[in-house]
Amino acid sequence: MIELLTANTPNGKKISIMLEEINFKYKVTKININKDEQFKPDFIKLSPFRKIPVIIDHDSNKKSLFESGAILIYLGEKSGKFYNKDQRTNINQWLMGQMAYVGPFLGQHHQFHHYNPGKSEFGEQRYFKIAEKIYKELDERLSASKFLAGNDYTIADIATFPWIARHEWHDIGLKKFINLSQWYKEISNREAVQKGYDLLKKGETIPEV
Ligand SMILES: N[C@@H](CCC(=O)N[C@@H](CS)C(=O)NCC(=O)O)C(=O)O
Repeated sequence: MIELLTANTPNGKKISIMLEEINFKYKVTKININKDEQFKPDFIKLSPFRKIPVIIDHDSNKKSLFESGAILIYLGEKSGKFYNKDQRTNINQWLMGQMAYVGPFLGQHHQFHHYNPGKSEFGEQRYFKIAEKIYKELDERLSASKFLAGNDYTIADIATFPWIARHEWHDIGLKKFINLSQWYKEISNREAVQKGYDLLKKGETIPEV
């Protein structure tokens, strides 16, 4: 059994979606990051950067892992799914791009545009432009490739999807990006994605395009 210590955020949803996709038994332990539970000593032992998500693999000597990309790789290797050995070089590029660029920059866009509008014109404009650029770049990639790393749905798509699922916060207009919208709809229709997206099991649904 995998224990997923998490909060209901895009980085958290990556892992619940993956666990649903590979059909592993798991339980969610909620970490309330708004109440600073990520700074509790027991959690810091598992997550040195004090961030969710974390997993504990109770079937493998209680091995614990932090960093969502590393967790996706671990689960991909363990399940033999969505991380095809022959495509790993390609998958890694798109996964690392999500981890280092798409996620952190859209995260900053959330901070300025969604949570704190009016506090910094510079910050709002900077991250709005970057978010728009990310949409364009993903759309361009998906005009040439069905999924991010190639013809197959992989952990790179699983890592990226929950960030695009915040498109209503982004105000970029997902509809305008035909290929990205198509990719988004296709992934939204997967039953495992719908289940994993509803991390807290409260009937949360994926925002439509
Ligand atoms: N690179 C990390 C980022 C994780 C991350 O930013 N987690 C956020 C929630 S989405 C968090 O725990 N924030 C609490 C904090 O920074 O204090 C990963 O992908 O796992």
